Amino acid sequence: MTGAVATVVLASMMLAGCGSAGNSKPSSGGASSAGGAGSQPAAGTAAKPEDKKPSLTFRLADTHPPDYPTVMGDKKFAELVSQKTNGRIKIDVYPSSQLGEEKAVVEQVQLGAIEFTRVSSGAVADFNKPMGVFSLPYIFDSEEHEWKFLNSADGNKLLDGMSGSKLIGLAYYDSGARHFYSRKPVKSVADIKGQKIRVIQNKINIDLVESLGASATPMPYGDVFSALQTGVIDAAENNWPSFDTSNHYSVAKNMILDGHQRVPELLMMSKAAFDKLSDEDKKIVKQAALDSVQYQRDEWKKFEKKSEEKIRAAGVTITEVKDVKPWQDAVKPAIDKYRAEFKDVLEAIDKARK
Ligand code: GTR
Repeated sequence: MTGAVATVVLASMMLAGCGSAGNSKPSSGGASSAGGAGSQPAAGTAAKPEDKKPSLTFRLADTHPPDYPTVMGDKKFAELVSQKTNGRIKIDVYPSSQLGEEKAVVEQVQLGAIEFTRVSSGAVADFNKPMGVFSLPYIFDSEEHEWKFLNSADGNKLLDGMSGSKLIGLAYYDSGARHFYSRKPVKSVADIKGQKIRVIQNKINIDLVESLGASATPMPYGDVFSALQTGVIDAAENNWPSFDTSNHYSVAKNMILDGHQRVPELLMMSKAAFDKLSDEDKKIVKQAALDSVQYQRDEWKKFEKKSEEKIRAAGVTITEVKDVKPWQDAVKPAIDKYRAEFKDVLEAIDKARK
């Protein structure tokens, strides 16, 4: 993987500035191949808009498979940008971690070697501190509460604040709630104790898991399946769609619906690439991202339901959590540790509850 990533990175750096696609095959349909010669139609032939060669071709990296709701959102975003620019800007979506795991991709986006990505806000927390707030446990009561905050001026302020980390936050996508799942039986918060649990790589997640008496193993998403299979870790945590498409449910057959986090997904752009766009294109890109959100959320709802049904039918032992209080009490030290750092935004999140 490292070798492959290095090759892609090298290739993209060599191409940087040409606004051209890299060497992997994107998933989105349509004619590929970046600009270059031959973009003028032959004399006498009328050029249809779709025949027009893009003058800018960008890459968008996502860790999930092509039919996953975040990738569906990515493709909708790319389609809107293409429409609004009459095919002048083309965004090729690379799903399934083809361009690398999230942390490495964020680094490449900061450098401008990859122009766009969709990652979890959890994967950005160590690059842009304020985004860490979403990794704090039990800050949202519900999907409604979460989206009321994300759509508020304070939610937007967090996106805008990413530019200081060389990233342009374009939009939030839905990611539901995260739950623990394990190779071992987990019937209550006490059963989490002593387990070795994989988390998304950021400090808050480590504190969260440690507050439950477990040990945290941060690692890239793509390494989790074999780590679970071989018993290098006992457990991990995620939402229904990721538990499903990663196939983790085939090796970790016990899930507890504790809903410890609601960690929104982020659609973002490299600031280096954004700064090179005209003012008009900047507006188009920002608006297209926002215009893709409702579509992504609808796809999310459908997919989440299908994944839950599939996992239940597969015989995974699912424990409902009737009273979340013991969980909230257990993770309180993790929240308390960060309360001062996130004071203002936590207040804004509380305000969105009303
Ligand atoms: C998923 C998220 C991914 C990735 C993954 C993980 O829910 O959509 O972007 O962050 O979790 O646990 O690494």
